[in-house]
Amino acid sequence: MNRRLRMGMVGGGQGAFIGAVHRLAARLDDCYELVAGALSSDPTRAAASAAELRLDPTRSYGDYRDMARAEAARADGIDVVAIVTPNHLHAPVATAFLEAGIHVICDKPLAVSLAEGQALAALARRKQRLFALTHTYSGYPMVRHARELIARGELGDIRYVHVEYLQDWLASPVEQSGNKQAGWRTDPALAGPAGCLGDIGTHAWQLAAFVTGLTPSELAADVHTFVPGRRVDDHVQAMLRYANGARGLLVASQIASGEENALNLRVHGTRAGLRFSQESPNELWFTPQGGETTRLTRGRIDSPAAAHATRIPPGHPEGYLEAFAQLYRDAALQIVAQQTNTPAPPESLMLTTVDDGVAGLRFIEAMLESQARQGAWVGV
Ligand code: 4PW
Repeated sequence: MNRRLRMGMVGGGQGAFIGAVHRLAARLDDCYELVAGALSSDPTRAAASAAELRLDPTRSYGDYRDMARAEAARADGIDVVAIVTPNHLHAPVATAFLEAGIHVICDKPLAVSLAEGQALAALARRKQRLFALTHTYSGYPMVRHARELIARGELGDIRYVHVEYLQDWLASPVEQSGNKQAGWRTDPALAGPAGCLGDIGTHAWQLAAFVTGLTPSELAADVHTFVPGRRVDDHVQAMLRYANGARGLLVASQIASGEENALNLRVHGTRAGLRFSQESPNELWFTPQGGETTRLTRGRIDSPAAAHATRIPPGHPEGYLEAFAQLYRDAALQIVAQQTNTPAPPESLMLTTVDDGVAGLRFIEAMLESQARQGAWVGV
């Protein structure tokens, strides 16, 4: 790239875990320069965060609800905005910047309703702007290789998909202890109607869909809240049925004592099966039907997709931050391709976008509908 893209950030100020991750991811491959931000809903915190990041105070847009400043961002020559606010602001913030002709990189979930998400997808198409969604785990090289294996038919016809995403940081009522991350994720006014379901259930959904290339046609859900007084779900599970006859199970839980960030995927086809564990992201387990299980790593495969998502030689572990950075790198490749009217590298098109986000919102709405009907089977 002959120049770094000029990036603004909305949300993600001091103390925000994911905000810091977005900034590191944007910096890792030197594709972006963070030049401005509206980093907090509190103007004092916004100014302090901007100063901490050595952002030009004349370009810092104060209260991130003041989205009229998107025009100012355009005037500042901002190419792309990173949206790291609580979920309820994703749609209004993204709408303001898309209308100003600015590309968007937004944390998941896309929005707090399917209608909002569909409107964002239509606007991004109309304005011909990239709308990337940071479903981190599709950035891992071995996840992208798993997708290649299935697309190449190495597993045969898919029969069973099992995806679980287990954490335990909400096993107790931490939202009453001032935990900022827990505070807004358990407040339906800020997170939307889906708690664990929207926070990590969408990750589980997207990982299974990204790797298999399949999405269920119907599901039967159990959306549950274990911690007394909590106003959103903290544990969800669903049986899945696919149009090709495959079956699936999806579990997402933030009360699973003993689990930190255990996102695990198993896919079983007529010819072979594979397993991926997010906490050991540099390996993929592959077993041909009737054969020996093989531990696949970046040094043991011929994979254009994995090679594209790799920075350092095999045997040198890449992790969560590199996976996140891959999304930013793919977004930059696509934005620069558009700006220079040249084709984007095909592997960069594995980036998850607004359309993946809309599919995730359909999943959330189907889960909530099934729950409202006592676990009835519903269409997705
Ligand atoms: O998307 C994020 C996940 O990667 C979530 O918002 C929080 O961080 C909880 O799990 C991880």
